[in-house]
Amino acid sequence: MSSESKTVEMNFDGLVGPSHNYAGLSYGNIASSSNKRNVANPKAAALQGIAKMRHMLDLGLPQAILPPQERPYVPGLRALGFNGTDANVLQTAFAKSRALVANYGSASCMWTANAATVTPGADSSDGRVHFTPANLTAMPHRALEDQQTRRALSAIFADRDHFTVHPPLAHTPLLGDEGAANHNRLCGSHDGAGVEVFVYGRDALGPKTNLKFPGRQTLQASEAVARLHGLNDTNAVLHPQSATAINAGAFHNDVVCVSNESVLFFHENAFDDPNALESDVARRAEIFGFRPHFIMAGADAVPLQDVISSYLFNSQLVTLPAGGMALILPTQVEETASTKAFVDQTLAGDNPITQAHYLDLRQSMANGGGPACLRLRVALDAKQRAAVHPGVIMDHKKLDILATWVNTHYRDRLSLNHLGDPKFLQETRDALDALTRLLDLPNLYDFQRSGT
Ligand code: SUG
Repeated sequence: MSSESKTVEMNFDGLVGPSHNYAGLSYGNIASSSNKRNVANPKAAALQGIAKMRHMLDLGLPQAILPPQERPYVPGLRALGFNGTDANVLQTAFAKSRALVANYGSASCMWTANAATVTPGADSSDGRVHFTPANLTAMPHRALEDQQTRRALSAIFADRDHFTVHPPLAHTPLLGDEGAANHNRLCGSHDGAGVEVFVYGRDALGPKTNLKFPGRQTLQASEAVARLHGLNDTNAVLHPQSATAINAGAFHNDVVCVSNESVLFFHENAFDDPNALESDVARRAEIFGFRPHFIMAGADAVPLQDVISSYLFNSQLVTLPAGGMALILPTQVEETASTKAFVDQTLAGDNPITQAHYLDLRQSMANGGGPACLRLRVALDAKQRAAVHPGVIMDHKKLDILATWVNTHYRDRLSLNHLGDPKFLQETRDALDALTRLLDLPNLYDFQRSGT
């Protein structure tokens, strides 16, 4: 197969939006709670994300972005009965409840691992790439994302010969869906078919559990997405997250596990029953003709607390063009003795992982978002790649342009006080309007469509 026709993974990173702030909105996400009310630096956050994308390009990997959503989200506040001009809506809502505006002002769509679940054409029954935008019903601020996500994905993956963008699942506690953050895929190479592992936090129809923090993803949502994407019992398996992990702060499975091709890199406490998961995957691997590598960090050597604070498993695990795999990790992993030792041991071991790269993503990390949270992986063959909206595909020059855009439009200090300020609202809109042109996208934002 020529390298042109090869299926490769393209990462769609969430470009951090101008309203990045620390509002402590995510119960069960330790970093979000402990940094509540700290002053954020949206400019630094966006530039750290851009630096990560540069790093990926330097490794020879394709890189794309998903644009930020419109925040503060005035149409959402208007739907709650606030009225007048957009400035009035924002001000009266803020005077009534700052906490409310914090929810409608969050830049949380930057964590695009939660934007959607993606099934590559090699697995789906019709050869198309399938996307289901995640409804994110578990967290009020995140439940506001799915319709805008659907709009963006539909514009970027518009070609119906190659892509199907499903509507998000219904907003009901039965169907809490957190997208790719609770989804792994194991295969011999991105070219071939594989097995998709859906990991859920709770069975919404099962007996009550003793979870201290929310199990955000439901079994019923995972099953629905698998069905919608044309998967079957051979290429989809479902496993529960362990309550131990959720209660320690692993609000998504990708805080304790990452996969790439034949490798599953995870913590001993990630799953309820790791042995059952391994044997389920191993049986499928035999059918699909590959040898799985299970790389598990034991709880004795790497305490779960260190995993949660360093985000060891929220790394990106990527296949390098020349062969082998690289881990893209947050600097906190290098600064934590147990996690650094485990990475070194992995690099020296008999497995495909050959490199580790440590990146500074402190602004996002302080809200519980590491390298893996910031990207949505989409495996694409050559024809599918050619069908992606080209404006969002990055090269160094475009990243330079984005960095200039950030430096022009973003503040370097942001706290809750600013979210209720109409001047700030206008700034964010000017930024997003300029971005729409830079990315050659249609008008995606409500403020562009309503002409206000
Ligand atoms: O959903 N944090 C996000 C972090 C998402 C990380 N994504 C993955 N693990 N894939 C969340 O908890 C915090 C926002 C605040 O508190 O201001 C927040 O939404």
